[in-house]
Amino acid sequence: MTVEFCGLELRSPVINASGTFDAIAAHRTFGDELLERFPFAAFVSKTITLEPRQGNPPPRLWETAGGLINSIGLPNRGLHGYLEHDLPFYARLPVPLIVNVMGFTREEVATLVAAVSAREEVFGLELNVSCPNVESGLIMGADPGETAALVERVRPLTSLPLIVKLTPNATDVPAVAAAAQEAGADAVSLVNTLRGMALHPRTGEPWLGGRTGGVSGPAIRAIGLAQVAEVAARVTVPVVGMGGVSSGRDAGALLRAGATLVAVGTESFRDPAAGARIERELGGGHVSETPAKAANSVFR
Ligand code: RRO
Repeated sequence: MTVEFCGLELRSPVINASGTFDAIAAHRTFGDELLERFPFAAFVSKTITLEPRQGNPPPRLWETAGGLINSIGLPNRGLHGYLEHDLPFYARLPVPLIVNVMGFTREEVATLVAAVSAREEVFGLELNVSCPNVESGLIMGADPGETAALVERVRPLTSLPLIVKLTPNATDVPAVAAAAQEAGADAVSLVNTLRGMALHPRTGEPWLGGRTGGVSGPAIRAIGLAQVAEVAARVTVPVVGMGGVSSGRDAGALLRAGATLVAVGTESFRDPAAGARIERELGGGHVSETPAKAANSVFR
């Protein structure tokens, strides 16, 4: 089941979606067994920003039909806190580490990329241009020109693989993916969550502290599959597909749609070992054609 991704051989195509598996908390619960039987073939850490952030006011979660709406709002220790406190643990994981970063300006992202890629523990970076939960409501990745400008700014700062995490909340997602590739991205990942809202059952006011949030889980599986197929048919760089993956069958569908890797997100909240189960279910021979051919057969 090994797969080649950006010059590295991974044991399988199954990784985690950023922000959905807290490896530090899992290690507190499961101890070193987590390191011996790590459920993913690579680990993507939760988005970090330049400065520390508290995140959005509570409530931060709402369970919806077949999914979850989150308004977490990027709580994190900030770049220096991450490098000092979190990175030493992540370096102990038995799989390659991908660090997800987000900035509010291109210069912030540039600082993050330069500092993170200077660390030898890091295999690659994921640029989050798609968080739905920032006060400004501005999503860089909704616009091909903004995305290209960001990737062009940071590309010279690192020789590590750069993955651009795309939003499904855009008019033309394949155009954003193509812009990222042309500007030098090594891979794209999608989908981040879809903008959604829930009302307080008694007051009728928005339930979430951030008013709106991002919808994930089985509820968005069909949307993820369609967008992954469309993007894989448009770009030549590898695609990391995600959106409601709960089984090997769901993972196999994204691979058939042209993804090179698949990421498990919301399912890991229900079952922290979901990644390993999905890897097992996927079994051998998950895709017999090349990803590009598979994309053509599914999408066309
Ligand atoms: O922290 C969040 O609220 C969050 C992020 Br950074 C993201 O990229 N996607 C999401 O659904 N939530």
